[in-house]
Amino acid sequence: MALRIDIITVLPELLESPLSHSIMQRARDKNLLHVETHQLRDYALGERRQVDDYQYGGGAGMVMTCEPLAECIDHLQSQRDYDEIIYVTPDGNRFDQKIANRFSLTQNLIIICGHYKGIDERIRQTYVTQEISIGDYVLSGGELAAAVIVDAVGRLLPGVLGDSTSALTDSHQDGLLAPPVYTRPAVWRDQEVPAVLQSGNFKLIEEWRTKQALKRTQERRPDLLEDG
Ligand code: 6GU
Repeated sequence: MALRIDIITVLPELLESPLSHSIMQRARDKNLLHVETHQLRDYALGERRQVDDYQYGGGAGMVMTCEPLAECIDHLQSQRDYDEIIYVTPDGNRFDQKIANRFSLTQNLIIICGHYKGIDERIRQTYVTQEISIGDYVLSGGELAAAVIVDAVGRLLPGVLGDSTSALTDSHQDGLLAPPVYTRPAVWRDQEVPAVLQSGNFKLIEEWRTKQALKRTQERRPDLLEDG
């Protein structure tokens, strides 16, 4: 079953390249992932196609106005039902693998990209069902965050990754960081690939990988072991 993602943005160009190469392009070519960008200005009235205005109460920074966003969302909702309307914003819930997994099981998503000081609170109250941040830092706009979400979700869709077990062994998929990996040559600048990986004993290899994953997680991200 394919996933459709509609992205509302004033900068569709920013989303083009990240979603048009490698695994994302393959997902789209196979019709497993359908991404559409919508230029918010096309839904703005007036000659200047303005989508922002000064904020009530004063202060620096513009706010994205209600009407163009409402027009665009209404137009999309008249065509199909959406599982989630996601607003990407630094004050949202922190995006993680669990949320990516959940979104990958849906069929139709809208992602709203904010700019300036963000969007009018009433749009959040009226339409938005999920508010997502991709980390504790501020980007200039939501587009790069949207691209991150589409990539993380798109690669989980069944049939997208060539090796169907590959996504299951990623860092974070089992709550642990991934173990170290090696490829040829077996010796490089006097550094040898661990003997166990060359042993052909799959049980020992699995044990080694689990141990290394735990060790790496303990050293780098002990918080992952505490949160469960
Ligand atoms: Cl979703 N948007 C922006 N503008 N900045 C962010 C973010 C999102 N997540 C982290 N920083």
